[in-house]
Amino acid sequence: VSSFNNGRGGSCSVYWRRRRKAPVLLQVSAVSYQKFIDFAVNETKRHAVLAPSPLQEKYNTWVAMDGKTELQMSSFQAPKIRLLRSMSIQNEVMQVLDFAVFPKPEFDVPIFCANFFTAASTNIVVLDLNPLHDVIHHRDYKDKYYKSLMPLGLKYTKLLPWGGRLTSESIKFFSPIVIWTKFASSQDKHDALYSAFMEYYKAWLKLMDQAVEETDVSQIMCNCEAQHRYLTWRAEKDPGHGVLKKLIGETLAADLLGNFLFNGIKELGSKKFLDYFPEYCCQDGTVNEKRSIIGKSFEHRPWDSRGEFVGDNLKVN
Ligand code: BLA
Repeated sequence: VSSFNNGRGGSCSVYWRRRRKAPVLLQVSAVSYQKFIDFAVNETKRHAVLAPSPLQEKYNTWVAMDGKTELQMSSFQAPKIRLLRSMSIQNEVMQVLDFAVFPKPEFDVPIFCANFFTAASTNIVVLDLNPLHDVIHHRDYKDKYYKSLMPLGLKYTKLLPWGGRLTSESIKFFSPIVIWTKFASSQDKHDALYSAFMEYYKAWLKLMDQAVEETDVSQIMCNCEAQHRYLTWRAEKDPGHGVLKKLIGETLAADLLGNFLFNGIKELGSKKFLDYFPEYCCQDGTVNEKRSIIGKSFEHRPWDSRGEFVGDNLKVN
């Protein structure tokens, strides 16, 4: 695969399709994540009564400062879903999807997370049912939600292999079935990603269907804090911040992050970033701007095929 600029401000990746004579151009603008969002919304409607979120009024279609890039946002809620929200960004050189579903705190089901960044020749992908509670130390939570999903995860580790070293701190927000991958654009890879998305989403909906409402106040509080900690991490350290700031400026980016993408940060808890992640505290008491304190690690998938965490020392697949 090679990539080049097509002279019209768009970038192309060239790949060779088996059984075809001519190379097929896959322009960034030919990739669209809209069908992912449509699938998820329609599929959710088969399981729950989905109502528009009040956020829809302000967060809908925005045009970036360049006058060319569109940001499209949509949001819903349902009896078990606190917030289902999506943001897609598109211009000639970039396609982005940030899709997440947050359960109500009465449910401890994982958070559905799909973050795809596509530019010229690369795709950076995270697709996961992010655990609400730590799966490295809490075996009962891991077994409850991920034991039965291991075959699904394994199916896609081959098609969409581990993307290499990443911010070490991120690993505790990922599950044993996380798809963390990077690839050059090709129809095959994009098809694999779409089918992974559909299967992961259906699996998540099934967990949601089966979920029983928690009535123990201390458990609900515990779910609340776990979700708040997750939101606090992402609102502060998500790798997309730089791109957003460039597109819409610092003030609107902060608004989008705090009120839309990671909505709940103000309502679900009162702790601050440094309360959860004190290792980021600078001597003057401010938050260290580095994304990672530990640095990058996990060159290979840190879970084995049974979903046991093996860390950074072993090559597993
Ligand atoms: C890169 N995005 C990454 C990376 C990860 C994620 C792991 C690799 C770099 C790293 O290790 O930090 C995604 N990290 C996540 C997710 C979680 C996490 C989902 O901790 C959840 C807990 N990405 C987006 C959006 C944009 C985006 C909306 O989701 C742009 C608007 C861009 N992601 C983006 C870019 C990179 C990236 C540009 C590569 C540049 C970089 O690594 O800084």
